[in-house]
Amino acid sequence: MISKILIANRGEIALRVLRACKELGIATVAVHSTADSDAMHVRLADESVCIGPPPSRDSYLNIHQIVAACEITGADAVHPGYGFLSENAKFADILEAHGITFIGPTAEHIRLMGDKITAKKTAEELGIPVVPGSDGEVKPENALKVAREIGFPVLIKATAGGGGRGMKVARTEEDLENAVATARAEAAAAFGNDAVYMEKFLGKPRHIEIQIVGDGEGNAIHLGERDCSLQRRHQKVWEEANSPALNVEQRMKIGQVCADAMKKMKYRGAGTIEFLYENGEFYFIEMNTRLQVEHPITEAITGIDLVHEQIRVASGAGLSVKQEDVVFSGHAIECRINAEDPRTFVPSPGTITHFHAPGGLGVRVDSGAYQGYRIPPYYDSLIGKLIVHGRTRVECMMRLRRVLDEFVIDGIKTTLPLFQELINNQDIANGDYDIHWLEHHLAATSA
Ligand code: MV4
Repeated sequence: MISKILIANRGEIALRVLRACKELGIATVAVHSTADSDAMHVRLADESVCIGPPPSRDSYLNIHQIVAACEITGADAVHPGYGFLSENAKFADILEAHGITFIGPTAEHIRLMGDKITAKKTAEELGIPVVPGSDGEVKPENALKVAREIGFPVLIKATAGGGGRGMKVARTEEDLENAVATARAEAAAAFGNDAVYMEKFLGKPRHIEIQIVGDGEGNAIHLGERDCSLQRRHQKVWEEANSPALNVEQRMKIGQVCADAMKKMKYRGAGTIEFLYENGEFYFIEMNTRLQVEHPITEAITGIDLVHEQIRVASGAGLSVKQEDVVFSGHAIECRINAEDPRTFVPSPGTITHFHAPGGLGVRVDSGAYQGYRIPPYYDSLIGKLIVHGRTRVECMMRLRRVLDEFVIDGIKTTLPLFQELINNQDIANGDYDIHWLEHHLAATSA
């Protein structure tokens, strides 16, 4: 049984995880850099340890410091949150070697899904539909042959990449050689691994991801999908559960395919299987072996606390619910609130002089911000997530419109005005958008 959890993260997700631990009666340890001494998760944790100076590499990414903090406090488990060390297999191995439970998948599964070629091969073997493409790594000398077999346009991707890093499109044979060379060079520079693979390029897909949870012993459930198509430079901005593009039959079918795949691999913990969705077909692109930023919209429509499930599974108590007991109710939308200029997206750190979070039925604000909070310039600009739920998408959108007008964050610029614009856009109202819609909209309206 887990008695004390060290939360190896910061900001809104550290506070979120801390809340779940407290509800389960588990003691909490916060870690923080010297820039986060005044953070809300530090204040609310039972104990806190300063693990270094502001730079992430010297604090939140410093495995030595985090393990030392466990030893000092007697934490017997670590929750990594997302980002930072959450998909670092070496970190999972080191914790297990110290007898500390890593609340997440096995290091083996983290490694398997971290390499995009082995991830795709595994997905295909498990019966998950994948994008047509090369059989593993593509070398420059056979790129043309492979591309001709796939059919142009093709996308060259770094096997060590993910999240859009190291991708190059080749629309014709003339583009190919340069696209492969550029992708390999960028992959070598970014990841220290120049291996690339090739896929059919899908032009106007949606980004739809399936939430799964497994107990590591062959049981697994799916908790439906999230539509994360509204992105800017691979940063998700607005996410929805359910997807406006799917019906119940499609939801249950792709969800069951994913749950069955996770049963076969005896996956442990929460995971997200990412698809591109185009012309009624799903195409696997990646699997994330961690809790995602946007998990609260899944919690809103299922009533299931995903961090509770993660902790239960890590402690050997198994899943709290069977698939047949999962009920999807209503619709939820998450807006990511960043301390950025709403048009240029330039970060806007500083001190919040006035903070009023909206409330009411179906309204959740996950944020560590407060009046007088000074946003440090060292980390990503996410300061909070606004999650709104309604019985229908229409009710959810009506509520979101009201909530956006109620939310007050003074002293810094935020992306709230962007959402006040989106909530009144006809395409958004119709759920009629793909992965390129937001960037096209911003380009068209910034003139
Ligand atoms: C693709 C694609 C089109 N065709 N793969 C971007 C990040 C990573 N998740 C995979 N990505 C893409 N892979 C094929 N074969 C287009 C993208 C893509 C994208 C995917 C999801 C959400 C936003 C995106 C923005 C640009 C490109």
